[in-house]
Amino acid sequence: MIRRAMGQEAVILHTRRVRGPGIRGWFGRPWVEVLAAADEPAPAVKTAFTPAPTPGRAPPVSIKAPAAPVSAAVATPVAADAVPAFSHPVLGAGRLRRRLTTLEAGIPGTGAAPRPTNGLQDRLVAAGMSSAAASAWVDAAVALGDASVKGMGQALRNLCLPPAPVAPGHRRVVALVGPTGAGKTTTAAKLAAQAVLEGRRAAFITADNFRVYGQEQLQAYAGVLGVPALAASSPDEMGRAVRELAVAELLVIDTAGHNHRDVRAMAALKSLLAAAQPDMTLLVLAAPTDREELLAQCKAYDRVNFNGFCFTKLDEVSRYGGLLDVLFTVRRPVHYLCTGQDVPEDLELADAQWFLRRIWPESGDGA
Ligand SMILES: Nc1nc2c(ncn2[C@@H]2O[C@H](COP(=O)(O)OP(=O)(O)O)[C@@H](O)[C@H]2O)c(=O)[nH]1
Ligand SMILES: [Mg+2]
Repeated sequence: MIRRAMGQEAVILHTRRVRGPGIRGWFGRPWVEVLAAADEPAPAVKTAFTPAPTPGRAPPVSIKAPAAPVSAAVATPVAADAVPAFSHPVLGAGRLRRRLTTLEAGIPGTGAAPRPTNGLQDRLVAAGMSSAAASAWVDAAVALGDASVKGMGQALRNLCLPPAPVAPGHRRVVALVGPTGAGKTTTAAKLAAQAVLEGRRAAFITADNFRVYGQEQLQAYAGVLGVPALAASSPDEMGRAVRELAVAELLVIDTAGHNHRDVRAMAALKSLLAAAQPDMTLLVLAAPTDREELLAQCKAYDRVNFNGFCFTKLDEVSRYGGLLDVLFTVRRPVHYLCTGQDVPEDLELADAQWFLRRIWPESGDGA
């Protein structure tokens, strides 16, 4: 393909497997990035370029010399054992090197100057991140022009976003989706309780029709908070419940946790959410979950178009690599962090500092 596009003399300088953009890229087939160079049209000057003979090697072959002058380093005779074993059939060494430098300068991560990672990536891998996601984080900091702990902090801040405040007189409908036991119902209760404590009107809709306990659990919280809670098990019921609770300034929809590999259950959840039209659909993920499993959950819930995360059970782990992998792989923001079972206090607005303090405790709050 390269020869067809660039001519018979094109040479492949570098190939690497990369991921396509976004979540689909992560889960889809890898792409192949190819860096190729082709000879510029140049006057057809033929000269013989013969490297100094290397003992014990096959006699050097005459090759076409580049039209441009070769660099001094290559043209000057050097000690036989230091002669580079250059035998490229098309380009002279100096020219090839010059092109590599020019071409690679334009490609992120392959520039002539080594990527200034300052051991940042190693620290992230030690914190439990995969090297691919750690590298994506370092790249994000490099793209912001600051490959230091401070730049890393900025890159993370772009993905740890507290939700925008709700303007007075407006309401917000938040749906919580996620695997069973992730902490959806507890988080729903925390969100509503905090709203009530701030003097806002809150209400629940429970779509957890698979488990009687799921509904009862939320009804119990609703009773304590003195807020209405309706159950909805079909899109019609959901539409009706949302209309009925139109006065609530915060409407929290708690959904059933199901096996995310169950395609039918996911389709049912999707139509329930379509009827509710939530402003925010948060995927609730529990920190003590294996990294690959977290990514599989993201992939499954991508079908319901979640637009941000709520991370729970952060109090139960000491390494956060899996969740950070999720952020830098899926690239959707986390809005809430849950750090315990207590309602409502163990719910915090997402804050990059929370993670940074744990990864770089020595950097204080300057990260
Ligand atoms: N340690 C800890 N436990 C939590 C947290 N959030 C929820 N839980 C507990 O996890 C269990 C399952 O929570 P639940 O809200 O019923 O999960 P759901 O199935 O997703 O609705 C309960 O025992 C909760 O008390 C958290 O942030 N930290
Ligand atoms: Mg529940």
